[in-house]
Amino acid sequence: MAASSRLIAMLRSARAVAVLTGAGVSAESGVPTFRGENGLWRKFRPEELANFEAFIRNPQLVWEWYKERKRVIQRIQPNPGHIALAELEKLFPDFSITTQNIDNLHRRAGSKKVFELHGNIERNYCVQCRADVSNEKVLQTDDVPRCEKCGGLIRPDVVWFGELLPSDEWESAETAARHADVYFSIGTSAIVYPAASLPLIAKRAGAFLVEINPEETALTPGADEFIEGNSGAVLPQIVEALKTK
Ligand code: BJW
Ligand code: ZN
Repeated sequence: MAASSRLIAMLRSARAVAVLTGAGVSAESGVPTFRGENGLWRKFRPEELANFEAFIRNPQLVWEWYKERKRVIQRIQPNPGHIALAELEKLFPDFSITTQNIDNLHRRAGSKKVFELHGNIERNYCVQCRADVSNEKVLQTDDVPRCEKCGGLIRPDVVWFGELLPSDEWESAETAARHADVYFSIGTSAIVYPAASLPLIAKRAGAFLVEINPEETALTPGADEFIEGNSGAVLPQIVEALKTK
């Protein structure tokens, strides 16, 4: 499905545009989503694996899974959806991406203003002394990585269930939602909070809310426009329409 002419007209006069992205935006790069048919966590419920207690109980299992994902993410490239979002940034005076993704693909595609709500898989730190540890070091060892300074457990710098989101990133994301003329929710099931509240915050503050997803979500009934489709197809069409006089 294509964007409506109403949306394109609205974007032409918009000053502030903000976007929330989820795993679906990276699906076409080859990063599996969390939930659904081909969900990453078909065998485990995300709530059971992505939490600190699970890590302490079985760091070997959690690390095996993160090392595998680190290797996948190093191999893959941003897709046309990421690239279109980087293009869109150049077309508006105020444009930002708030992402739940930890794969760094928005920055690799050239986007500058990116708020990472759930951390970044390319960073790691010691749970005991908070020292940063490089990905290279972590990937060198087959065992659970340990801190060279204090012997503490190293963990990926991502946000697990029950953990607070980085406050500066959250504040920037919330401000962007409150000030957006048009707000996009793209490739997210919109079930994980507080990220899922951002489109609602934007709409309540007066934004025109657009959702792009091949499937309907809990957000769909509240969206002003639902564009059914893959972000890698829909977003380049929007850029193209905006560039055409
Ligand atoms: C395409 C596509 C294509 C496919 N194009 N689209 C009860 C009620 C409300 C809240 C809670 C509650 N109980 C607990 C909570 C809070 C909890 C929460 O929200 N739980 C819900 C499950 C109910 N939240 C938290 O705990 C958060 N912290 C917090 O609230 O702090 C306060 C607090 C402190 C102390 C105690 C309690 C609260 C933290 C959440 C952290 C989430 N972390 C993860 C893991 C990150 C690290 C990692 O990646 O390993 O973040 S979980 C996982 O889900 C990951 C994702 O960012 C996140 C969201 O998933 P996303 O991106 O939406 O992916 P999917 O797979 O769900 O959806 C993909 C979509 O793409 C689908 O719709 C497809 O159709 C679509 N798609 N192909 C476009 N080509
Ligand atoms: Zn340490």
